[in-house]
Amino acid sequence: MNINKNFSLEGKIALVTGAAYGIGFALAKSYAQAGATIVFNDINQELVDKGLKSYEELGIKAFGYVCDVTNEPKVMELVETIEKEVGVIDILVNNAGIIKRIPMLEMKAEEFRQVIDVDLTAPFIVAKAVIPGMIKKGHGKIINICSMMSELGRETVSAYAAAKGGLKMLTKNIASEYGEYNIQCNGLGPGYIETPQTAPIRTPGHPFNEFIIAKTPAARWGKPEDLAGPAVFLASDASDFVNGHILYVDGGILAYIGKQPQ
Ligand code: NAP
Ligand code: GCO
Repeated sequence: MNINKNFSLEGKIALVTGAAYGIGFALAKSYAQAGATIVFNDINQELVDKGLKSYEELGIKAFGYVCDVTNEPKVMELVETIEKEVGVIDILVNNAGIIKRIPMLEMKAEEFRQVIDVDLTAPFIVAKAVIPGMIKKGHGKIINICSMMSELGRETVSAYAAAKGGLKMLTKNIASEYGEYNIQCNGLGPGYIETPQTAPIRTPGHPFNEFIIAKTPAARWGKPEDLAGPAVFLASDASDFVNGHILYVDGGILAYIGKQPQ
């Protein structure tokens, strides 16, 4: 049998949250190229329309819905609507996320809660909404978008690191609790990627920009497209015995102490 078939997503329905642009868009594009039907949500109609246009320009017929992933009743309604209008979800990517870069002593508890709500509670809410359909179908793939901050801390990102560290453990717990239903739950941990989220710390000459290039053996920022192959692998039959794993796609940052001073 041709091994490539194991990496096909033909006939699969993939929900990628927050995928009007950025990493989510790149992952959804790769899933469409592997044969999946793409469903995505974003927080407002304008973003959904922008996303639909971008998918259409690539020849991808996507289904887009407005939904705030932190709103549990709305998420339940979204999943019911998708199941009626598109079909039962085979692949869920919990991608939607925010970051607030504020020194901890200056961060309000409400700001901390907002980041936890989107980056950790929402993946719980959305996974909870889609798992029953996956159990009925007899299979499912859940991919949580983790981060370098699932493993490391740095100044000003206390809420984000707490959320992404929690998301790593939520991933392992979903894998443990639902593996017997042929549902695999894994994390994808991007390194530092060129998206709107990192634009403020990536401008040429910005100290953080130079810092990341020196911390990355690949000596460059990642592109959303660098995540496509690993994401398709985690969504495909090829990873049916991979469960509770965080696959870091970081150009080697986590392996490297950083470029030695010249
Ligand atoms: P991004 O450019 O900021 O895109 C995030 C997307 O999520 C946006 O479309 C955003 O919509 C949406 N979103 C935010 N809150 C939402 C909510 N409550 N409900 C629905 N959608 C919501 O971020 P990105 O860089 O593509 O990152 C995507 C994911 O990868 C995030 O989980 C991020 O933490 C993670 N990540 C990013 C990097 C990186 O270097 N970029 C590295 C590791 C992990 P709005 O525009 O309306 O906010
Ligand atoms: C930051 C960056 C990172 C990236 C990503 C790294 O301010 O440190 O935004 O957090 O978004 O999570 O993997």
